Amino acid sequence: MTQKHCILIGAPVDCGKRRRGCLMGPDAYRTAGLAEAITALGHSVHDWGNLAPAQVEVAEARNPLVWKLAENVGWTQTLMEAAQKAAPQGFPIFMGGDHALAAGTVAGMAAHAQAAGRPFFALWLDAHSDIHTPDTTDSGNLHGTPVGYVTGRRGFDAFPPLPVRVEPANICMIGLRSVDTAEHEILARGDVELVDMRRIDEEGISAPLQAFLDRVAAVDGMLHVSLDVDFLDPSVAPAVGTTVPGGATVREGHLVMEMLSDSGLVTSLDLVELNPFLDDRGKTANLMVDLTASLLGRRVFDRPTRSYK
Ligand code: 4U7
Ligand code: MN
Ligand code: MN
Ligand code: MN
Repeated sequence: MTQKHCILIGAPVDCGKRRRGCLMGPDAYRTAGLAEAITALGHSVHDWGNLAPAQVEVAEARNPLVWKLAENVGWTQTLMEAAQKAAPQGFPIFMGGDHALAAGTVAGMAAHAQAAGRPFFALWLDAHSDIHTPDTTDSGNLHGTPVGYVTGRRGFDAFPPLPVRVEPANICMIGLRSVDTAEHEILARGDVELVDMRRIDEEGISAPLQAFLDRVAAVDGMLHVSLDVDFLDPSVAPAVGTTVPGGATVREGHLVMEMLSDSGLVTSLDLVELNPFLDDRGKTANLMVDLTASLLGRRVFDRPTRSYK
């Protein structure tokens, strides 16, 4: 596999929900040896350290439940800029931080793809669909809204203007098993590719993923991967506030990452929702590092044939 220059960007975002702890995520990845795992595969690494949110003032949200709006807006601005700065220099890995950070990283990577004249795609590995708006969220937690923002839904007036809208048809969500009513309504009449856990049970995880990758490859797209810890089953990845039973197994996680690696299509990665305060002797942080290593080419044996159909 071709060597990459990986840029680690610490995004200790903790304002996307009430339960605290994701701010320790970037240091947990460093402690678990993320940089060392990447260099061991022959890639180069530069750790940019941790970023801080832009200080912004915003009007009060219409929905009184919305939590820490200004801080979320500030992070979106900071990360949108960081993504556009990093992307031309290498392969950005955004070490979260909660999933609110993806409003900035995905919007920034989409803007970069547009500047590069290439179509942009996003793979959302998550138990949740995160397609609320600040008006539809019934928790007020904005980590449940980044897909709503990047697809250009109304209600994000306080946020930075979206540089380019991500086509819902260019988004694939895998691992779904907790979708709110308001999210269900928008997804049911939209074009987002939805792979819930039942489909994974029935078809396996490789067939729907390969179908999506074929679509990305057909148009030489750039692919951003947003990996939420709760994509994985809580028995193997307990360090997350929003556990939902019935998630992906360790092997399903690795297979996804290995196929993504084989495809050569991935151009950026979010590692989100790790709450080290809830971990069991680092097992979740270690698993997330191992999954990143699979995405970057770690293999037990090379596999000469690459058909998963
Ligand atoms: B995550 C939720 F109600 N939908 O809006 C909400 F189930 O980034 C959860 O995927 C959001 O972890 C989860 O609060 C956001 C809830
Ligand atoms: Mn999420
Ligand atoms: Mn989730
Ligand atoms: Mn909800």
